[in-house]
Amino acid sequence: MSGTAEKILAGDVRAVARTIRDIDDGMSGVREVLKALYPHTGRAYVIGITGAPGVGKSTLVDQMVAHLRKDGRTIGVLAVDPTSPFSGGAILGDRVRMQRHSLDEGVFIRSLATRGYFGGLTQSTRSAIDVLDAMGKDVIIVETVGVGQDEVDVVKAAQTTVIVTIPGMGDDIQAIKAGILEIGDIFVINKADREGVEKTLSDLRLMIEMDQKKHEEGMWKPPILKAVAVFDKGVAELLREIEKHRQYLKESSGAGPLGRKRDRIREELADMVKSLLLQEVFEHLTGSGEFEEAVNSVAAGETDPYTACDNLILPKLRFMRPEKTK
Ligand SMILES: Nc1nc2c(ncn2[C@@H]2O[C@H](COP(=O)(O)OP(=O)(O)OP(=O)(O)O)[C@@H](O)[C@H]2O)c(=O)[nH]1
Ligand SMILES: [Mg+2]
Repeated sequence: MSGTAEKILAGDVRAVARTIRDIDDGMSGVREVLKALYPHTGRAYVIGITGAPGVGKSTLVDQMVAHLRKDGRTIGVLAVDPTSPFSGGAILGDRVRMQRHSLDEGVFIRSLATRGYFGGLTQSTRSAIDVLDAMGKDVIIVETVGVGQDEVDVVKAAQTTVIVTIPGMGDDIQAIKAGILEIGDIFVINKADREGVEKTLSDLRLMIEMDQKKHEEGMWKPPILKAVAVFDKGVAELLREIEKHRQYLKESSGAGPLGRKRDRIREELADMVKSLLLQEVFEHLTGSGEFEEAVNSVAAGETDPYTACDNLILPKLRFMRPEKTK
């Protein structure tokens, strides 16, 4: 086993930090570390927290960490922020929000910002989760800004997904409609000290009830909680609901934990195959000069990009699909 993997398994914070940075930077050497760590993963419980910018996710996470620490649990926090290549601001905000835990050895907080390596942000997040899991953290909380499909994908790495919203954000509810609703296991209306909580509550309830799947017998019914994260209100209840959801996953069969686990593995493996294939093929084509040649001949009007693409790729796949590539 590599020295780095051994250090991570022993809980060496610097090795963990370096490895997560390498994952974020897309360093290829980190794959070997991840291979060595994988057999030591699967023990941590992963919670995803998502919602629009500024709804109070980090404040909520900070309070959750405080509660979980009182219970003696160790925690890893990943703040995932892909919204801007210059996202230092938001991530800095996340760090500041969770500052009080920075000297606690039982808490490890890191951020991830890149996309485009190892199959994108989702894969970087999965890999970083594996590292925190292998270092021995009991609970891993992944905070991500819920703005687009990538962010929705990121939370699929979690066992329990919490969607955070705030009162009076009509657009926010719309955003929830567009894809996030199905993945929410628990909904939190934060900033419940503000006006419009009841309206948001009934809007949310209506939407969840319209989601037919959740009516099936034995299926988890996502609770909607109110919280005031700044004053630690509703946080204990949120943790209780997360625990209930964890129990539900443990006990339910079929669509339950085994099904979920297999689905997660299927998705992860598919992403990995695609990204490795893309990387290998592309490196080969650019390295051999074939790619630039094709660019030149399309530019010169000698061929079209469709034909050029076929000619670049299909002959190389002949060994897999002889009938289609002749
Ligand atoms: N009134 C009120 N303000 C809150 C509450 N929770 C958080 N805030 C404030 O909302 C602001 C944003 O909080 P964050 O925790 O940084 O929100 P976030 O969702 O992590 O933000 P991003 O990571 O930038 O998307 C801060 O000024 C918090 O103090 C709450 O329950 N009530
Ligand atoms: Mg935040």
